[in-house]
Amino acid sequence: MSFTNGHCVSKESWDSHNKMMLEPLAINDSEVFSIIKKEKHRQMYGLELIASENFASRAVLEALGSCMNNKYSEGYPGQRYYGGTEHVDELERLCQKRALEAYGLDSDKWGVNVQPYSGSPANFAVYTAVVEPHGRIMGLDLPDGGHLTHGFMTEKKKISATSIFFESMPYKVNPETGYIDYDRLQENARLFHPKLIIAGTSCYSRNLDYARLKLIANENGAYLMGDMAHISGLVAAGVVPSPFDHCDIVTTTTHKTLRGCRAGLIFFRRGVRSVDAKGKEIMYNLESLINQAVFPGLQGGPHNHAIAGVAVALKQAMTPEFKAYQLQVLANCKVLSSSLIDHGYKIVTGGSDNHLILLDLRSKGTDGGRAEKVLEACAIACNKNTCPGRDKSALRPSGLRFGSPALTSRGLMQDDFRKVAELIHKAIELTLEVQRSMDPKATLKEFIQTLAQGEKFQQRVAELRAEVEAFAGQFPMPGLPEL
Ligand code: DSN
Repeated sequence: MSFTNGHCVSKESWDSHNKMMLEPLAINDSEVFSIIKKEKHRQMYGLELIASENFASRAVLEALGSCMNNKYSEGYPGQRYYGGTEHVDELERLCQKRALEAYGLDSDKWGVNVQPYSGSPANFAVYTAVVEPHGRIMGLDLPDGGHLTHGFMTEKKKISATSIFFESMPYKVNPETGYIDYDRLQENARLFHPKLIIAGTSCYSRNLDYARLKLIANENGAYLMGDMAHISGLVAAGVVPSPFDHCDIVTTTTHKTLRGCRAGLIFFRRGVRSVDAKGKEIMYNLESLINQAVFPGLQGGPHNHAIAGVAVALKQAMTPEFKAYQLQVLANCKVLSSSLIDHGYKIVTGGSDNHLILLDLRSKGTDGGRAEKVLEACAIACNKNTCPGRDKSALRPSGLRFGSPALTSRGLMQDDFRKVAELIHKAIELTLEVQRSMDPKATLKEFIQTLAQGEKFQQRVAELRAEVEAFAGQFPMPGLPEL
């Protein structure tokens, strides 16, 4: 290439452009690099207890950061709208094969779409595929542990698009026990006649009764969709009941207990759906409906770099090491639960069958918002959450949700989780102390100001934070060495 008069750029600026394209992040963009470094430090020296988070492995992150990011490939393997797709076709087919294998599924009976960008678009794609506009759906109510995309709305307002474009009638947990009230769901479904029932949760510490949910769906000629986002790693390891035994469709994110990068999957049944009174077989027709809903219905080109990361995570999910990890997730969660009970706390439903617990702070005289702020100041990350039954608003929830998957990925075991419970307890004690120093009617904003300004409290936060950081810093953090 020659640089003569008439070229639009000088040789110098073109050389400089080419150099820029090859620079490592640390040199090319020190501002972003330094933010990432700070986040890495936060993850390394903090205690990550958000139940939906995890640490992706180095191999997953390498695949995610690869040249697969560069490729457009609207369509499906073998039927793309762009050229140069032979390798992304191979990758997508491999990811599909691994997804079915990881859940022990027969490809004559199940298919999978690996293109959803994440769990929310995956759920919306399913509703678009099998429920007509303003058709009826029933999911667990958000304040009772369901997810936004399961049709969430308040008394005053339809919040989620899944309640705006579809008619939603949520089902509830029993406010006394915290367990799903299947009897009431059954009664309401008989009146509402949903087209789709969602068997999935975002904050529910017990196994779902998929058989009962399928019975209720069948009574109404409805599809049963499992949203296993939170538990998909536990399901792959075979340590909790599987939604595949009873559901027609199963969606999931791939970055929670499954420990991949951020993406979504939709599994759908193939073959015979039912046999009518005359003995005629009624076949499933989910495959084309769901594939068309994902693309071209809702999405454009698949994120091939994410599909690469998911494929790697699915391979890991079939190993004995992954099963050991998931058993440890369960064991650690049980220890966290029992240790907090020993410290005098109430856990919704009294314990956990899975990777999370919901701490009910009402009897302690505080709430999730205040406690979350103190925990965060002490480098313990968790989230405030509504407790079923009494919390009227998600804006002033009385609980805290804790999960064991992320810290278990860093190698913590039962004794370590006893220590984690002790650190949580210390932070909640501090929350109560701050509150006692204030007007009982003080707002959360005033609480945060008192915590930040009071010298005595700042000293206590600094001491506890140092204890948390010294403890957390002992455990390795999976991922890319530099970033
Ligand atoms: N944000 C996730 C969770 O925490 O459960 C769900 O999307």
